[in-house]
Amino acid sequence: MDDVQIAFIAEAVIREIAVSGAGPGVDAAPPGPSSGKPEASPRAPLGEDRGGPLSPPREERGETPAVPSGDSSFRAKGYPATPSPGAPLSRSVPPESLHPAAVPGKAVEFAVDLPDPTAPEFRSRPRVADPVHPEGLKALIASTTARIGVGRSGPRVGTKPLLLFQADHATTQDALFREVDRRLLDELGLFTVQTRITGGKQEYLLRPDLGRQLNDEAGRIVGERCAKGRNIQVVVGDGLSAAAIEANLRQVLPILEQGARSTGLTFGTPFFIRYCRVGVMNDIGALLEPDVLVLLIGERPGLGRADSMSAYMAYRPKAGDTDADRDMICNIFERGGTNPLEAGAFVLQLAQRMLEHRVSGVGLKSR
Ligand code: B12
Repeated sequence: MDDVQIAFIAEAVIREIAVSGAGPGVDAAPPGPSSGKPEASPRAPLGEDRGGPLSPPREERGETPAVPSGDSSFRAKGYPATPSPGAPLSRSVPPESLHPAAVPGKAVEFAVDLPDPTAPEFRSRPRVADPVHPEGLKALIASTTARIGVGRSGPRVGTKPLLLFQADHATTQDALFREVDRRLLDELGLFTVQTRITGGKQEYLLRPDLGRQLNDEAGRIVGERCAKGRNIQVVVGDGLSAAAIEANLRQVLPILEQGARSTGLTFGTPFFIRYCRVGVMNDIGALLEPDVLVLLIGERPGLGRADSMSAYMAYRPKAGDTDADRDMICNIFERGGTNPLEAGAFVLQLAQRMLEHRVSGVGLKSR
């Protein structure tokens, strides 16, 4: 999808959100005594900037906005595009790395020109020898991302399915252990804070409890740089896939900011959380008291899919909240998932429902 198409779709999505009408018309006044929910501080109506001393939007503070609104050419400069799946792997091997016997007398340029084992046509090819129902087998394989119909060679798995599995596993490991590219975060104007993980990704995997709490410095920085009590606060977390954030954030974040502002909702300064788990939403809720908190986070990769992002959402999150108090929009990725631009629109629609009914999670299902 090129920039012009993205800009076109983005405008259409924002127009639709504006027409579908949340924003100033939505009643999100503080719950009264009948709601049974205590109110920590008085809140202004939606659309009004209710922040404290640090409340002005970033533009008013003379800072660069997270994204230049309406700029269709908004794209990473020098940021690598996600490689298209199925592109052949072609690598030149330096002659000095070859066995001497392969270089008789003169330097030879040796090219490894194998097809990418993860290409869709290899992924879906039936490999059972003489299947009873060839068409049925094809249909079964096409119906799932599970590894079925891979055949065997004697008692062993065949070379091609094995290569595919190893390639998928490598993709998963990369996405999980890699850090989100600093250039993307800079480009989108996101500052970084960290959870209580101090021992890198290994500790992150072993101690989800620490990934659910902001560290002390994060609490201080977020308190200083973000305004309290915005209608919508977006935060981004690496979660279990850096690749997911890199593949989708550039499209989703501008839609959320522009969509929220165009419907008159106040939008908090977004930031990035390293070593992030979903439960950290409670700490952010306690610090910033947003009406709706949106956490964009990398999903656990699997089956060759490492670029899938989720938006976890909660209405006025607070200490003690569980996943039952949250909602989520999952499988955000291009080509087969929820398209990131559409996902932005879904998130805003869900946020509007939360604002309208002043509840999220299981409580929202019955509304
Ligand atoms: C891992 C996982 C689980 C694990 C979570 C355990 C853990 N500590 O990691 C287990 C097996 C317990 C689980 C259970 C459920 N899950 Co689940 N889960 C996933 C999975 C595979 C990965 C999630 C992930 O990567 N999260 C990101 C990491 C960084 O988050 P985390 O902080 O490490 O872990 C938290 C989240 O994973 C969260 N979580 C997990 N599932 C769900 C579901 C909902 C609705 C919410 C709000 C939160 C939530 O629970 C963890 C603890 O807070 C996704 C698939 C996907 N495509 O995302 C499905 C997925 C998120 N789960 C789903 C569902 C429906 C559920 C259940 C409601 C199933 C059920 N009927 O019981 C329960 C709810 C559990 C809960 N936490 O309340 C759906 C959500 C669909 C939707 N849009 O609402 C997904 C997308 C799978 C799917 N395609 O159907 N899940």
